[in-house]
Amino acid sequence: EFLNMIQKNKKPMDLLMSYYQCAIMEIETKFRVLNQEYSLEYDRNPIEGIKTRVKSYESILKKIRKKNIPINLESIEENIRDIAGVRVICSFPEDIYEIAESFLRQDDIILIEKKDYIKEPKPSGYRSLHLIVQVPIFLQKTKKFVYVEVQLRTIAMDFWASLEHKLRYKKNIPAEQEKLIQEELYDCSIQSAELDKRMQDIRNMIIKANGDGEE
Ligand code: 0O2
Repeated sequence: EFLNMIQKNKKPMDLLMSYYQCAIMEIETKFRVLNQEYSLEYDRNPIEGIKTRVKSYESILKKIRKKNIPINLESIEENIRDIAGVRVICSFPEDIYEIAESFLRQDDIILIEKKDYIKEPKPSGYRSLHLIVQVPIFLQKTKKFVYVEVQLRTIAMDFWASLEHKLRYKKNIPAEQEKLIQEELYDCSIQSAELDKRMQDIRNMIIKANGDGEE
């Protein structure tokens, strides 16, 4: 039914997907600009890297099924808010909140939802700050607000999430080992959170020693 809908609405669907791509470009540029400003002003780069993706049709279909979303363009657009995804990898945990704050202060960004899986990690051990925002993209005649999911994480959070995803997704994990594997992964997430904290503490010590607010 979903494939049918895509085929019948090929042009509007392609157009919608291109809007998501444009929204990703807008958001990515905003983070690049922030990083550049930090670089010039404080001589440091709080953003280690940015990864972007438009959700595949396969993943969209999975979510339609999971959330029981009616299969039409409007409802997909309104109900699946992570079709456009931007992942911002920061150096230190405190950078995440600083960068997120600067981003959300921008007056064309509308915050729809904030999920702080750093303060409250998921049961799996997953940590990241998720922001669902709307960003305007300027078309020939109109301005269109597009949903984007921004995930902010440290290198350590990204390391854990990437490997956990690789290990767990689409793999048949034997039932008798599932609990042990879950516990191991959770333990690794605790260790990576401790590393984050230690690196942040070291950074704060250096800032303090330098006494001028920045290392
Ligand atoms: P993909 O391939 O990245 O698109 P939602 O269904 O989004 O309304 P939910 O499930 O509460 O509700 O969303 P959540 O958990 O806020 O965000 C989902 C995304 O966060 C996932 O995307 C992953 O990118 C990431 N994520 C959440 N939990 C975990 C986890 O335990 N491990 C890892 N590695 N990543 C996680 P999708 O949609 O699953 O996939």
